[in-house]
Amino acid sequence: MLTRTDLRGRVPSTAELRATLPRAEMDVEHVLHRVRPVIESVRDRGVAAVLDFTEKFDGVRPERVRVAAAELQRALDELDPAVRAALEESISRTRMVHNDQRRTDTTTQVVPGGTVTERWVPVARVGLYAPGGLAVYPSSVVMNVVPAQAAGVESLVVCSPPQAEFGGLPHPTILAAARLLGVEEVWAVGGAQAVALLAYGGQDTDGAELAPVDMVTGPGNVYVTAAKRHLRSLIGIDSEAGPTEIAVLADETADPVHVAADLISQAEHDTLAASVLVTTSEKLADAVDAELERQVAQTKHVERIRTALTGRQSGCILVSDVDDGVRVVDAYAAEHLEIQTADAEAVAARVRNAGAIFVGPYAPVSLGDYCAGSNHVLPTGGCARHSSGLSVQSFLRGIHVISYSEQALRDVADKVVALADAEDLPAHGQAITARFPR
Ligand code: HSO
Ligand code: ZN
Repeated sequence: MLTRTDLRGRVPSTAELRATLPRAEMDVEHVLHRVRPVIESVRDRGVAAVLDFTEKFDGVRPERVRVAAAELQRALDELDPAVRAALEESISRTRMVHNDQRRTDTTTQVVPGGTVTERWVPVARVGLYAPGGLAVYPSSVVMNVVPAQAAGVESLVVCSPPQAEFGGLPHPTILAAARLLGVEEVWAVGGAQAVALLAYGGQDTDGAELAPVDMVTGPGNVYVTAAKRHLRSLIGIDSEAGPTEIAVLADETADPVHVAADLISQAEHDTLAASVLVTTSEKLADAVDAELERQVAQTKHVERIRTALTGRQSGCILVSDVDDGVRVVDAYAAEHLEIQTADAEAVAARVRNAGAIFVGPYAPVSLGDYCAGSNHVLPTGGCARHSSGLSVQSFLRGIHVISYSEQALRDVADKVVALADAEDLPAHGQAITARFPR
């Protein structure tokens, strides 16, 4: 089922490797001209504009944008107890990991009387977008809210599109997840209009204030992504999420049943999802292909998965040895990378580029999607070469605090003046010497 590329016996360049594994692309630029008027109307007309767009795009016109506390509680009360228990487990493991990531301030004494402190300060107010429609993922609410809370973000608002079938409220599992996480503010708004309302704020139909946020995170469709791109700088945003990707680096010791199941699991998200097998063993490649045929036929979303697995973004690469395999997966820089080889820990330690690395036979990507404790918001499209996934750090700013005594400044004064003169900025030097008249 996977298109095969044989790289055995030759070692292609990184550039060639990147071209070997093409990626699905999301054309955000293309819709920018359509989101711009939406954003401008929300900026100018506030909630009135939001409700007009909601009616047009979501086919429902809620009475208020803000979801009442009683509705959040009702959604939690009506949540399937097994799902509630699973969400609680997911939240507690994710909290455990993210609470450990909190940074401490560092103070460096540069000279006697001269210090620089890096003070980590959380973003004050954050908006988290949770999609409706096909991708109703309460797990993504967990993965966005937990690091923000662990960072100390004081004010959090979750936005999700209202749905006609739920009486103009967002999907009830999204509401329940927000309630479980202790988020009290949820707005029933989706699409580009949600990002605009988060960025500009507004007044609800009952006069209540919807305060603007400093940062918006969370996955969304191409319109949400375009709106985030358009509004960035007014608000901070997380990195853009493209279609999901899984790469599996496997040798002859891997179990083809597991490898096939894992490749299928992420293909389930989207027809554009990428599933890539990199292996030293032709025998394993054959066995995985046979397993894919067998297992895909038994899955619920057969068509979606088959389209993803046979798409040009998916494939199987044969390599001579594990070293070459590491070079291939490094060049690809997958969102998720599984290592299913002998001595998987040692192989994993050599990988430099991946959003997250899943080591050995008992760490499938699905575990990380829900209950490993790690974050599932990860860089896609090769961005793992330069970026990390969502973390506590995403919601913190490191502010340098500079403190020098009179003597410490005097001691370095001529160095500052020399550099200022070299840059033809003598007033910079003057700001130093003005303090030490001869
Ligand atoms: N694998 C997705 C996250 C997700 N999976 C949500 C299930 N629900 C992107 O990392
Ligand atoms: Zn997933």
